[in-house]
Formats: sequence, C-alpha cells, structure tokens
Amino acid sequence: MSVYGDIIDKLKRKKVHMTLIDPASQSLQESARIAIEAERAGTDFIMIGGSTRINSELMDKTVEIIKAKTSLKTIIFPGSPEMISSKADAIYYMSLMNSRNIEFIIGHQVKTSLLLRKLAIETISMAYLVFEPGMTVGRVGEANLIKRDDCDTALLYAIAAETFGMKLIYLESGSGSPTYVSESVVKRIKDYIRIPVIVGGGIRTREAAESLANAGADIIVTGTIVERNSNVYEALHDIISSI
Ligand code: 1GP
Repeated sequence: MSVYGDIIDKLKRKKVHMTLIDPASQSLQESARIAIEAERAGTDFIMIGGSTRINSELMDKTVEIIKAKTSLKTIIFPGSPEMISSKADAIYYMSLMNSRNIEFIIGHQVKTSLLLRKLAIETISMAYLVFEPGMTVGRVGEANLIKRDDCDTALLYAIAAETFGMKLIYLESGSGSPTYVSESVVKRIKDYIRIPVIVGGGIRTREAAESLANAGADIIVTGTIVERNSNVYEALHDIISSI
C-alpha cells in the first residue's frame, strides 16, 4: 500500500501521530534510538527533515538506520531541495503557500520534479501554511505569517489548497514554538474541507494534542519533545494515548 493510502486507512480508524526527526540535531545512533522509542510509544510514521542544513547523504543514512531498526514508514519533510533520499518511503511534495518568495511556493518543486520522477519515490502533495510565531521556518521561508486564531485567512488558504488538489494540509506554528495553532482555526477549516489536516509546532503536552484532535486535527506532529526529552517513550506515549 502507498504511504498516502496507509495514512488514509489509519485515519478511518483513529487519529494519526507522526514523529519528526531532524537528522542535523543529533547523531545517527541517537536518531535511530528516538525512532525505536517512538515506535514503542505508538507513533504511526516517521517524518525526517526540518532544518535546511541536511544533505542527501545524511538523509540516506538516517532513513537507512531508521528503516533497519523499526518497521515504521519514513516520509521526507524537506527543508531544502537537497533533502531527497530515494531510500525513504515517500516525500511531501509541499508548497509553502503563504511565502513571499516564489522559490518556496513553486521554485524548488519545479527544480526537483524530474529527479523525483526518475527516483520513482512516492510524492504526497501537501499545502504548508505557517502561522505565528513561525519560528525558523517562518523566517527562512519568508512567510506572511497567519495569526494563530485568524480563521478567515486560514480557511481561504485551506480551500485554495484543496481546490488545487493537494492531498494534505499542514498547519505549522514552527518547530519549538511556544504556542500552537488555535483550535478555532482547525475547527473552521474542518467544516469546509475533506483532505486530512496536519497540525504541528509547539505541541508538547497531552492536553494540547487532545484539544487539537478534538477540534478536528487528523494528524498530530511532534518533534522538539523527542529531542529535549531523555525519556522519549514516556513523553510520546502520553501524547499519543491522548489522541
Ligand atoms: C515542526 O511541526 C513540527 O515542523 C514539529 O514542531 O518541534 O515544536 O514539535 P515541534
């Protein structure tokens, strides 16, 4: 089954949790350890990416070690056009829709389109929307940040994304954000669109994950919590069991 098919299949039964691993944040062995603990805690997929300082060699090695040590499917979450690995199960073919820089909306995607086709890696089209405070991705991605509770603007982007045929929409506050996208934004979007909604950035407690899931978030992503916590299993199990 394709990775996207697997996501949709799981969503028929439950909410989905994805663990984000940034290969630039720790050693390969540590990335593998996080993935092992995340699988034990019940995460559904591993997203690999995040920062822009990663080349394809490090991507390959990270995907390889995670696939050797777990049975989880890996999805590349590219921060730059260099972050492509044919060893991953899929890659988000994503557009930072609220960027001011055309490179993040369509430029990088055009440059890598032929390569991705040749590698025959599964591509999952995804609309990426960055909300305040945006953190590093808001700055580097030159985003016109959407206010965390601006339901009207978020809804217009979400409908545009679905109309374009995007398969997923990702509401991002930025990795390590002190806040996360408001529940009212998630609710409003879910009233209008059918594609799965991913929420990430700043989710560190079971209460946050639970209230976003109750608001309608289909997929919850956590990254920072696994990097800052010595007990990855406990930190993730608490969040995953709440959704
Ligand atoms: C970042 O949404 C992800 O792209 C995860 O955010 O690191 O804050 O969990 P955190």
